[in-house]
Amino acid sequence: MGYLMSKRFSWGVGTSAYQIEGAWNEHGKGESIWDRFMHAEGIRPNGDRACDHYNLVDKDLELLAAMGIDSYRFSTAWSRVLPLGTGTPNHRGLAFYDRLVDGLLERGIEPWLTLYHWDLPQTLQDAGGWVARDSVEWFAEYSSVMVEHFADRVTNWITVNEPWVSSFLGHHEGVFAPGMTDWSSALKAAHHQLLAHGVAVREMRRIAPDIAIGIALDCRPAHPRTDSNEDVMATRHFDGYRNRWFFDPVFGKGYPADIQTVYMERDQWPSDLVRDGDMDLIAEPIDFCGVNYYTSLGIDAAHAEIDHSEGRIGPPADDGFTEMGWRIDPQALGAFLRRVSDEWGPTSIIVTENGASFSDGIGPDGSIHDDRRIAYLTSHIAEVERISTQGVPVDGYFVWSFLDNLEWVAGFDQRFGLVHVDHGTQIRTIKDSGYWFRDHIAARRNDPNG
Ligand code: IFM
Repeated sequence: MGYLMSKRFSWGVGTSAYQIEGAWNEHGKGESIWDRFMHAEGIRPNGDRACDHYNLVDKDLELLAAMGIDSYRFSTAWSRVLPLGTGTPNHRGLAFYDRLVDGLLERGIEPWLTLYHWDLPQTLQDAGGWVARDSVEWFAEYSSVMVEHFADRVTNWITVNEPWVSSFLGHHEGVFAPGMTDWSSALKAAHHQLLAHGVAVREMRRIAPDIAIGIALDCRPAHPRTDSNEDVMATRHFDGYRNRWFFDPVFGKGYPADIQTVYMERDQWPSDLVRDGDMDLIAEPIDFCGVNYYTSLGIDAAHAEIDHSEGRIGPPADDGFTEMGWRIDPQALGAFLRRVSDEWGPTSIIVTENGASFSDGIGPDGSIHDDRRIAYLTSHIAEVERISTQGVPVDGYFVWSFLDNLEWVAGFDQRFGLVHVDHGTQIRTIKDSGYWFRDHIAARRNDPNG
């Protein structure tokens, strides 16, 4: 534990705005692409109310304190702060986040602010969204407004969360907002999000040189199902599409040539997309690399065409799987963190998301005995701690999620929280896993060998 303690390891929980806040059009908040998408598709439940965190923020702050959490990762809703995406800030929106940040600091909890967790203002979508290069400027303006307002109190900043998801599920698969189904648009959205990240890092650092800035990249470690050449090649493709496409450029290696070649052969690559200087901007040095990890995949050539989402490959919930159909594989987390360190070399790694969906409800004794989540967290945290004693610079671990929140189009059935939420009454109940995590943090803080 020596390494963990010497740098003051951050133990936290995470959420995102659309998944918990509700109040989708209150106090001047503008419409986001997720508001529009869920309403247009008629998907219910949606984020109109979610966990009503906007109104229950004080209660939620008390819960975080009761659980002994030392770091809280949340996202700000761009359209709550800038209802039209750019221009005049909404002071009531800023006031909400002031209340949250000040409430965290009063309780000794470190705020970790994510600027973009998929909820682009709808006005900006109407102007082309992430497919348009203007999005880079829009994001720079939004991030500057936020840093100017909060950098006196918020030290840790994450620009963009899981750009693979919002680019490819949102612009190619069409299953997430804004619901587009076009490969080239997905590639443009991904490039502009990465560019927006790099430009914002530069601008944020100019405004507030002392803040720490990173990005949260999702990963899907993959291994071939057999040692056949086809499966090995398919796995390499999948890794390029899903992992290397984002990690490589952020760490100065450019886009992976093997995958770019495939896009070119398929006429999906927009030849004018990357301009001189773009790759340098994307590789603007960051203070930490956020890694979101949930599961690994075994790839066979028949299912690994790179334009297939892995969501379709997963088996149903079973022993060894979470209720998302995701294989439980803690060793793959340790191996991937090792790979991040060896292959991309960030100075600091934060596990910005890790957790499991299990729908245990309230038992007759009023408690929630979510033993499967405790087992999942125990095994994954053990890997993080093991790998960090072997020279991999992991400095933080955030459970996803603080609350049972809205799992996007999957609604409220997929429960990731350490805290159970009855979405009818909005009553919160700390699960056994929440108490377990509290005790784990306390044990690490009190470790005399730390
Ligand atoms: O709930 C999501 C979160 O918004 C982003 N990362 C994965 C989580 C679980 O699917």
